[in-house]
Amino acid sequence: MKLGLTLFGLGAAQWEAAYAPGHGGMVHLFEWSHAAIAEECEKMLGPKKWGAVQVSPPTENRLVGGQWWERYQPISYKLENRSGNHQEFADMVRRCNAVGVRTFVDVIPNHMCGGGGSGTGSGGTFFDAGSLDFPGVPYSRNDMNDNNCYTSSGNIENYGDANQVRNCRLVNLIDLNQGTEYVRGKLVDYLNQFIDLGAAGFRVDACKHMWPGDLDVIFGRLKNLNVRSGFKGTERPFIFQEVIDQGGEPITANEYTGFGRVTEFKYCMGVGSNTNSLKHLANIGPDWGYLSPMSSVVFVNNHDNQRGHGGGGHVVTFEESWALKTLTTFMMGHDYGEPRVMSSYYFSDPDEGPPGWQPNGFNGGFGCENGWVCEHRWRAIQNLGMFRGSVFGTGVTKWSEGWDNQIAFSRGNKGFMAINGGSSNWSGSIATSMPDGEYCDLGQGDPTDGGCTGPTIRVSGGQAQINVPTGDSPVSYISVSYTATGGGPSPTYPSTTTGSPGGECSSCKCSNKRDCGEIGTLEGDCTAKGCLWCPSSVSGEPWCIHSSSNNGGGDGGTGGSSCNVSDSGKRDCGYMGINSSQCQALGCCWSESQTGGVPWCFYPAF
Ligand code: LM2
Ligand code: CA
Repeated sequence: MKLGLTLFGLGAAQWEAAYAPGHGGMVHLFEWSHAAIAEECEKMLGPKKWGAVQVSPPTENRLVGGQWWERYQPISYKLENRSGNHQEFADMVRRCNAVGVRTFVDVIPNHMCGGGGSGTGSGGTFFDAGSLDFPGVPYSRNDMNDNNCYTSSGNIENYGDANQVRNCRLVNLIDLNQGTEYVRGKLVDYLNQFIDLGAAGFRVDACKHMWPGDLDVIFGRLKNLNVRSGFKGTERPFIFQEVIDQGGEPITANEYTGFGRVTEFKYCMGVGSNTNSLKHLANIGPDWGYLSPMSSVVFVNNHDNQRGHGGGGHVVTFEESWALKTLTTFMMGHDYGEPRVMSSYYFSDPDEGPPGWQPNGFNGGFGCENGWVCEHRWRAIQNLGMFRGSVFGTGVTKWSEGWDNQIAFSRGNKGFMAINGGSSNWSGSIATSMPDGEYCDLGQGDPTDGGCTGPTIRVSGGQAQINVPTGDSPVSYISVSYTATGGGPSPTYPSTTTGSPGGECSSCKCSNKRDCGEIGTLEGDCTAKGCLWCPSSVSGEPWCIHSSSNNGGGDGGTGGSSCNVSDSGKRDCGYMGINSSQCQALGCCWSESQTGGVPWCFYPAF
C-alpha cells in the first residue's frame, strides 16, 4: 500500500469548502438534533443560501450528566446520541445536500472519554475507562498514549512543552496514539463513514493535542466527496482544525495549515475589541499577525469561548446582540477567512446542556422558541448566506467610513454593505463599485420572486443611496443577484450544455443530453425538477439532463439507470445493518445477495 500518497495535486482541496453556487458561510447549529437540522436546511438555510451547517459530534459519547461537553467524550464511532441515530443523521445530510447546504461534522480523533469508571455509552456500547477498553471500536490500552507521557499526573501540566501537550491527557481524557497504523486506520474509517453518507467536511477537535504529521497522513487518506451524494468525485473534504493559538505557546496554528484550514482564535479577540471602532477592522488578517486568508476559519465566538471554555479573552456573544450583529455582518461581508456563525441556546451554568425541546418557530417567520437563541435567524444575519454566496471570488473595494462608528465597503461589482455602529440613522450617498440598479436591502427585508419585502437601495453612477437604521437590524447589504424586482439575474456558471431542446432523453444512455442543472447541482435538486440524474465520467458531460418523462419525480432514486446490474457493477450505498426500507429511503437499490462482499444496498456503477 502506498500510504504516503496524499492527494495534494488536486488544488485547493482540503482548504476550500465545496459550497453550492450562490451559497456561502457556515452556521454551527450547536446541539441541534439531526431531525431539527434537516428541517432547518429545507426551510431556512437552503432558501437563504447558507453554505453549510456544522453539527455537534454525532458519535456515541459517554453519558456524564447531560452537560454539552459529554459529547466530547467518545465511546465508539457508532452514530447514536441525543442528536439522533445513524438513520436520522443520513437523512439530515441527504436533505441538506438536496437544498444546497453542506454538512460539516465535528470529529474528535484526539481522545476517548475521561479516565476511570465503566459503563455503557449513548449508543448502548460497553466501555471500561479504567482499563482503557473500548470494545465498540475496538481500542485497548495499546492504542493509547499513556506510555508516551512523562508527567506525574498523566495529564498535560505545562503548555510550554509540546510533547506533553500532544502525548499526555487533556483534562484526563484518554489520549489516543495517532502514530500507530492501527489507530490511524480506525480514525480514517471513522471519518470516511461521514463522507459515505454525503458529508462534505470536518471540524476537527483538539488538533493542538495531536502531531501535525499524524493528521497529515490521516486526512490524506480520506475519500473524495461522495459521487452518490452529487459531488463530482474529485472534491476533497473540507478540513478545519481547532487549534487554540492566542500566542505565547510553542505550538502554533501555522504548523497545521499544510493539510487544511485552522480556526483563527485571534479573530474573536480582534473583532471583539473593536465593536466601537469598526473602522479599524479594514485590514484585519495577516497584517494583524493572523493566518493567511486561505488558511483560516473565522468566527465572532464559538461554543467554547461563549461560555468561558477553550481560550481566553473577551468575546462578543448573543448577550451583546447589537455588537454581535454588526460584527457578524462584517465577518460575512469581508474577504478575510472562511466564516462560521455560532447558533446558541440560552444558559446560566456554563456546563448546562441543551434545552429539552428543539427550536421551532416557523409559525409566521423565523421566531425561535424553547430556550434557543438562533442567532442565524436574526433579521440582520439571516440573509448573509445569500450575500456571501453571491460575492464569491471578489475582494473588498471602496472602503469608506462614516463619522459615528459606521463603515461601508463593496465586493467588487457584486455586492455592497453598510454597517451602522452608531447611535442614529446613517443616510447619504456612499461610493460603491456595484453597477447601477435598484437592489433589495437584504439586511432589512427579503427578496421574493416578484420583488422585495423591505426597502431597496439605489445605485447610480458609483454611488449607493443608503439609509441604515439603528435598532434591531443596523445593517444594509445588497448584491447583484437580488434586485428590487426579484431574484435578480441568475448567477452564471460555466455551461456544459450539449444537445438541443426537444427530443429529450429517456435514459442516461441517450446521446443528446441537454443540461438541466448548473455546476454543483445535486441529485435531489435534479430529480425534484423532473430531470434525469446521470453521473458520468466523461468530462464536460452534464450529470443532470432534461428528460422526456418530465414527471416531477425522477425515477425514485435509482440513479436514473436500472438497479438491474451485475454484482461487479454494484457500489455500496449503505452501511452495516441497513435494511431494505432504510436503503430505499436513501434513494439506493436493494437486492439481497448470497455472495460475500456484494453490497445489498447499492447504486449502479457508471
Ligand atoms: C477542546 N479543545 O481542544 C475544546 O476547546 C474543549 O472545550 C473540549 O473540552 C476539549 N477540546 C475536548 O474535546 C470540553 C470541555 C471540558 C470537558 C471536555 C470533555 O471544555 O470541560 O471536560 O470537553 O467532556 C470534562 C470536565 C473535566 C474532566 C473531563 C474528563 O469538565 O473536568 O476532567 O471532562 O472527565 C477531569
Ligand atoms: Ca493527544
